[in-house]
Amino acid sequence: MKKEFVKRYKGNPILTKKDVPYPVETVHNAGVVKYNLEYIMLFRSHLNNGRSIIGIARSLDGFKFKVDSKPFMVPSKNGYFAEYEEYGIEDPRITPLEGAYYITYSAYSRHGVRIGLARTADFSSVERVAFITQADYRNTVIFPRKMNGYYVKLDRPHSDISPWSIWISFSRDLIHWGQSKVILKPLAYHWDEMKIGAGAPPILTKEGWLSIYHGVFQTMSGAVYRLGVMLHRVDEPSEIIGVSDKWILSPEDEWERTGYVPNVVFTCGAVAENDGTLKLYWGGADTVMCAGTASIEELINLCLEDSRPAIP
Ligand code: BMA
Repeated sequence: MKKEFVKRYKGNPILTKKDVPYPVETVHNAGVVKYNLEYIMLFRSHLNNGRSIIGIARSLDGFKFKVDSKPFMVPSKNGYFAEYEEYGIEDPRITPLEGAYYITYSAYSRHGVRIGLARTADFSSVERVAFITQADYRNTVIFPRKMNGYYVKLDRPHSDISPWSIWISFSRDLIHWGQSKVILKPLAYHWDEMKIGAGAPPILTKEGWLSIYHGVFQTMSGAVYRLGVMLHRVDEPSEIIGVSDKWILSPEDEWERTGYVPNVVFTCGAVAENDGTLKLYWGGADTVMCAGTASIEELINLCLEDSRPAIP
């Protein structure tokens, strides 16, 4: 029998547009964290003009979520942020850091896509901090702690020359970033051959930082988005200890295989529990939200025992 690394929750999809008390077309690609006794989910929704906003849902068990009556973030209407959010805001990731929660999101505009950074202390109000990339970056996650005096982020610049790859950068203040380095590249004729991008903010384990990323493979009937794992050294996250050769999740359920964009599982968030399990959240076909659980140890072993090269 095929080994399942991620066990799908029986009640999937856990959130759909029917659960949202304002008009939206999709509910997908959500960041999730634990905040006090709740799980907080910041999810992306397409409006019926094709542009995206970010909603918020809350849960006590991590599976049954209730959506707030109003969106959490909508594109800025004026000033510097408005110019770069004109076409919508997408794919939020949440990092708990120094008593606050930092949200990285893709901001779309006539100038391209770049990454915005916002901060909240309580998930009721939110302030924009800065744009932390220029155009043509997506899939940005911030590590939940400083290392060697620096904040650390992963992101995915666009590239026509070398397939879209994951890079790491460092910052003293979360705003100005540098010392960038490529750390993981797609592998030819492999499930992630076309492009990859960081997914959930990395999770600290004894063996290293566990990162869940997405990989894309182009087929005759379109792209397939799947999820994989890599492990970074704890004190030097630019060093990859191992990358699982196998994917951990592939579109299988009907709502992952059909929908707005077929054959997509795409993660922006995971929650590590004290019992060694991981709750993983993913958008299905850019239409609904799904959840599942995995053993953190098993994911680590996948990276260590059957690793493909990080930079082929
Ligand atoms: C990517 C992003 C994601 C989306 C995925 C599949 O490029 O736009 O938000 O989930 O494509 O459509």
